[in-house]
Amino acid sequence: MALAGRSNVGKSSLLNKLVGQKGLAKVSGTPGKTRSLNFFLVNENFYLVDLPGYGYARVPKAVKESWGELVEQYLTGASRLIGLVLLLDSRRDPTPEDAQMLEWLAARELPALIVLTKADKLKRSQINQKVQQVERDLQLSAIPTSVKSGMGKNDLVRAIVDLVEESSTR
Ligand SMILES: Nc1nc2c(ncn2[C@@H]2O[C@H](COP(=O)(O)OP(=O)(O)OP(=O)(O)O)[C@@H](O)[C@H]2O)c(=O)[nH]1
Ligand SMILES: [Mg+2]
Repeated sequence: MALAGRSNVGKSSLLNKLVGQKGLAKVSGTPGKTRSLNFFLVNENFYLVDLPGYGYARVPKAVKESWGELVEQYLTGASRLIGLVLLLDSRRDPTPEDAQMLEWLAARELPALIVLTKADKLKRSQINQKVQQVERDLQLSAIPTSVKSGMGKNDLVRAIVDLVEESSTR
């Protein structure tokens, strides 16, 4: 399972939260922290893959292209990819790149788990509203999460484990 989403959305932070190990995947307040593909073996069973983010403007074009190429090569070559956890910032709207990622997955008939990050920055009512909006727009269910409060962690772990188990019977 790979974690994808725009730069700074919280992929590496969420991975650390999921496996309960702070500082395992490198986190930064500055977008563009993760610059390579990082594979973390979970329960000697499946890999969580921390991908570099997309959509970060303040890096040289050549660097941006090489990350894009890296992610694209991984996604097209990963014959054993189970699906993607696609992270969206609770406070923002999905970008064309997010939509592209979903189209690509649908074309490959791979499942996507939609996660809304940084829910601690919103009020409960705003979170509910955002979940409804995203679910309506993308026609997929969305899990609100916060690495600060732990919100959504159990639901997401369950969803990932379900997909892993399903894939092993395929
Ligand atoms: N308040 C809050 N901040 C968060 C949460 N998750 C991540 N952050 C912060 O968001 C920033 C970016 O987090 P990262 O995990 O490095 O984001 P990333 O998506 O891996 O970024 P790239 O590697 O650059 O693609 C850091 O400052 C984190 O502390 C959250 O749930 N709540
Ligand atoms: Mg990262």
